[in-house]
Amino acid sequence: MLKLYYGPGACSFVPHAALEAIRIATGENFEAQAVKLHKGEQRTPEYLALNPLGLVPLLVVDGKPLGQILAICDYLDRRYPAVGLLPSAPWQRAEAMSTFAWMNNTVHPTFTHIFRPQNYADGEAAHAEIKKAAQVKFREHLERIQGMTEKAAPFLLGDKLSFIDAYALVFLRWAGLAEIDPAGYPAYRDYIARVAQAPAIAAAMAREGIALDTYKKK
Ligand SMILES: N[C@@H](CCC(=O)N[C@@H](CS)C(=O)NCC(=O)O)C(=O)O
Repeated sequence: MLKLYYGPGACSFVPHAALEAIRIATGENFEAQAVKLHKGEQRTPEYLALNPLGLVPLLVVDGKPLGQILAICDYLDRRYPAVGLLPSAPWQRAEAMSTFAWMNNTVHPTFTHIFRPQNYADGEAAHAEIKKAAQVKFREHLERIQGMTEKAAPFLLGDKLSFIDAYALVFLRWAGLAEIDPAGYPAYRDYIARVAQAPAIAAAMAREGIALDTYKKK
């Protein structure tokens, strides 16, 4: 049995949408357990016993916990290769992993610097500086992803939904939370509107209770 611990709207959306894609393609069911990050549920003794890092996502497979998006998604893809969440040809797979790794190790932590500058320094002035610098970087990352969407047909890797489409959706939602207007990235926004219609994405968004538009004009 597969069980995913996820935070609504968090990066755990990536394996969440993948599990929905697997369910749709193969009938393999999974259990989804919400962890309310804003309430600190990731730091309860029960959750830390499962994942000492206190992070989502966490996939529990027959009672065994597995953390880290790249590891979880690689496992799901290898277990259900017919779903096509990553290409099977070695080079195409490596290229997709290169983008996926960049999203996970660069774009994602850049957002964390905007959203939680207190993780990196003390004092309001330092927080404001970190946030400002990270917003500049995050905009550069959004531009790079927008460039990738120009070839999306309809998804980044062609006709199959992949992990990186789900991550791209997460980042555009996060842009709004980072006070960056997604209207500044029209091609990216159009592509995400298409991604959001994929049944697996729509199902995961419905369970998480999240919408695409997170930007509030000041
Ligand atoms: N490198 C980790 C990053 C996971 C991560 O940053 N998760 C965030 C949500 S997007 C989290 O659980 N934050 C809770 C906290 O920091 O207390 C992965 O790939 O799984």
